[in-house]
Amino acid sequence: MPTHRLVMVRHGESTWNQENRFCGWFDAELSEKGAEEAKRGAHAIKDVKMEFDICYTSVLKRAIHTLWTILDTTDQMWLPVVRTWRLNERHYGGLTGLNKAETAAKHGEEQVKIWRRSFDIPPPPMDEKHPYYNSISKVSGWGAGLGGRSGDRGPGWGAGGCLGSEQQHGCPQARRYAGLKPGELPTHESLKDTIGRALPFWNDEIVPQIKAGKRVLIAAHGNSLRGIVKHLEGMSDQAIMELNLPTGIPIVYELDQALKPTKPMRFLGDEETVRKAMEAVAAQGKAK
Ligand code: DG2
Repeated sequence: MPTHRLVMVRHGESTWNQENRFCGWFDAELSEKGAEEAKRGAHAIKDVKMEFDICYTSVLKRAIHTLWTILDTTDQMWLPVVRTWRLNERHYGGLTGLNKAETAAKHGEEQVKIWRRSFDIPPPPMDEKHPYYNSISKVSGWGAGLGGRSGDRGPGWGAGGCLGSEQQHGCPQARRYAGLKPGELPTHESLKDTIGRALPFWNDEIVPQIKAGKRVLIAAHGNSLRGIVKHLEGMSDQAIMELNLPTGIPIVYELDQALKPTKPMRFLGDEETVRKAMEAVAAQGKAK
């Protein structure tokens, strides 16, 4: 007998999904199509009259906007929402911003599949010369009143930064990720790394809510959600390689008391649309 219900949704298509670029921690907007997908997902939830008690999302706007669309459409905007970097997309490191098909043409489809879907092989790190380094991987402000400990700088944290208070406003990463401990801000992540930072939040924050009978909604990303699915279903490192989550289509799990699924995941969308959407995600790594 199912005891709990969990709903998860990957955000609608982002502008970088549309351009087929590795996005990771880049804060892309929803595309017009993605905003429509979010609305469709929201209506699917409304149609089955699903209510929630608490919601979780990342600190990236494509997931936050998708959640807002669902809450607005279902008239539940008053619900508590917890945002955490631990539900962010995996950090795509040096691949961030590159076109997936062009990368496959250059490095081979096999290599791109390893970077996209292997369990424990990360993409190359994002170094200081990367065009998005300053906006994604450079954290500064430690010891400058941003919640960091004076003098603490982990490896790969970059040189220099926003040391004065007027610069804090021009340094969004310093504020957004101010709560991270030195060494937590990644320069690249495998799925294993992503699970490693998502699971403590799942175990410490989300599980107690579900066990207390709260109806939970999570709006997050392809890979942070793949990590949760792998954990919930006890999937092997090999099996998770083949799972591609579609954008904007809510996923429903029914869970027993031990939070084990009592049935396979169920999508709130018609089978054909879901199948095509999953295949399209897998095909993003093919050379054109
Ligand atoms: C995509 C996932 O993340 O990419 O970072 O490019 O869910 O935030 O759009 P999302 C990205 P793949 O792992 O499917 O290549």
